[in-house]
Amino acid sequence: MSNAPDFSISAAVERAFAEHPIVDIHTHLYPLQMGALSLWGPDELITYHYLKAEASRQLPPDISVAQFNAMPKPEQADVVWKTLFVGDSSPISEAQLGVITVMNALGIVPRPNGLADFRAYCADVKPEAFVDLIFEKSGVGKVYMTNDPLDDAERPLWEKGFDLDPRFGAVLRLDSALVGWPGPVAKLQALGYNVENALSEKTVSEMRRYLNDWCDRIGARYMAISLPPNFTYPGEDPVSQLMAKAVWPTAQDRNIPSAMMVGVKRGVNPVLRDGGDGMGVWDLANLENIARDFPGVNFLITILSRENQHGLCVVARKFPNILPFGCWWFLNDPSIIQEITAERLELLGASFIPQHSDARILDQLLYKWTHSVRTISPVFVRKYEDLAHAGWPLTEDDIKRDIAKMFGGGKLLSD
Ligand code: RAT
Ligand code: ZN
Repeated sequence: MSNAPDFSISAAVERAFAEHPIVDIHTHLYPLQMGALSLWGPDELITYHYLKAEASRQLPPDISVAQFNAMPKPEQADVVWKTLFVGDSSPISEAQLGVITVMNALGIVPRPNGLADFRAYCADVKPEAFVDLIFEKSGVGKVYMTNDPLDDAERPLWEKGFDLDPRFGAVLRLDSALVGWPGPVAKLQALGYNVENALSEKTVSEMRRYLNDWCDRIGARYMAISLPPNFTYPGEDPVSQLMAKAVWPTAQDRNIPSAMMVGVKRGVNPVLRDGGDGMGVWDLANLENIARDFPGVNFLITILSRENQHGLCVVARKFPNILPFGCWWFLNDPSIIQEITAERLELLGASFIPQHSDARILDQLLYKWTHSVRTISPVFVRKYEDLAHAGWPLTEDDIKRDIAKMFGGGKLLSD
């Protein structure tokens, strides 16, 4: 190796991750001040929809998915635990491994009494102390939430006002206000926005008023939407029209990113509820059209299909306003994360955000980030070895700077 550094690259990468707090740009986590929205502890963790979907494949014969759905949460957790962690095979899927990692990090031995011990542990802990512990142990400094003013459980909290824990950043989620138009009209009207079923000028300007009001109220750092694989731009369908006429102009005016999470087919198997969504491949010509027509908007883009990942890198090479982020949902598995991260580094250098957690339950930060860092680190180590081998006089500061930038919210969401 020419110009071999006089330090261990893998140790330097490890130190870089240990020293810089992670900014997690997309989660479904909420601070304790948001009451029932803030989820933590074993029953929530074990009934995570990824695990429920996995358990549904092997429920005991006397429990149908519909019966399972009707059970109270602790009973559901008992069933999932029994099915996936006490059953006749090892808990080896990524979501199953995640539970084991969480327990281990909290000092809970997973068998023979893992769930009971976990419940006892949480019954004794103060919620505030638990939140602090999770942030500290996971290496995460800040998480961005998913905030929906049309959610009747969430809106009153913002209307009343509360002291937001600064570790939680706000994001205006748009799905319920845009998808299925004119479905959202009645709710928007009830909040005082005079939108109409028709996508008239009035509707567009009232939608913009809604977006601006709520970005202001919650202090949104970006606006986010998930979209199906058949989303087109330009397009006649209402979501496409509302994105082009209301969302992107507002993002530009406010100088905040528009995040699009594309490729989800909602409700492929509705009985599984949150766990019943599927995916499909997106035609990236649509993204090229969007990026070209809205050069003044920064787009945070994550796409669900593995088949789209290389194409996303190529589009991002053409358009500096496209910032790929994360390995979303069904891609958040080590084998796929390694592949995606390597191809992104090769095609985009350090100009992307490698990962987000999508955590819904606070405890998940402990596994989603430790697993991601463990998976991604070797990819970075290989790249730095290539760089040193090519003749670059690599320093540990180079590594620290890159990791801090890429895992600290990138250029758009670092504080
Ligand atoms: O990964 C998930 O938890 C999904 O259910 C979705 O929430 C997705 O991340 C989304 O934000 O729509
Ligand atoms: Zn999500």
